[in-house]
Amino acid sequence: MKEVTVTSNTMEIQFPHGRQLRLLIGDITRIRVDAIVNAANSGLRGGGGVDGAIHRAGGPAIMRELDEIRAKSGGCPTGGAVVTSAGALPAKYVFHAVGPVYRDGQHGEPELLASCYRTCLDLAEERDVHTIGFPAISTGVYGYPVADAAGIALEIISAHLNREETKVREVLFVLFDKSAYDIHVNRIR
Ligand code: AR6
Repeated sequence: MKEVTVTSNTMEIQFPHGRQLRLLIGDITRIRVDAIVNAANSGLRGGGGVDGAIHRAGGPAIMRELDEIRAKSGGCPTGGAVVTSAGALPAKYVFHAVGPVYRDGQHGEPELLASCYRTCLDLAEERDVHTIGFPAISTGVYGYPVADAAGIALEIISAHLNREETKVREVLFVLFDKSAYDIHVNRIR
């Protein structure tokens, strides 16, 4: 049985070996973690929402690195992620994950969204990332229904934190408003 602690605006779920998942309401650019996940687009050209906030807070160094990645590989496929440094943000890395645009759920969206979370957690293992912060990828401009996306995200993150071996100690899932937070909390209860 998972041990769950709830306060007014945070929920903590304990996993084996002292690992934990924390859900909170906030701005992802304000958290202190080793790696922040961005909800990017496949052109890696920046945009609104989380992407806009990360580039504003992190400064131009992040886009310069993305320009180099784009020049070499043309961008990032949906379901994947690329790594840059975090510029002025208090993190070592930004993982720019490209979530699917939601159509009707019948066009591979669940698999592609799951792949975003898996890819970022794999990158965390490769880069010795102990703490990582995720936004609710695809649930803004890309239109993914929040409850469905929450189920996928929480399943992948929980599976990772239940692994026998992982370097990840803490995952922060940062929800932008109370309504998204409540939907995620209800997915765990
Ligand atoms: N901190 C945490 N969550 C946030 C923040 C923030 N600062 N700002 C928004 N959210 P979105 P997507 C929430 O649109 O759906 C961009 O233009 C927001 O309420 O950022 O994957 C990219 O360039 C929502 O629940 O990402 C792409 O073109 C969630 O974060 C496209 O949007 C994701 O919303 C990607 O769309």
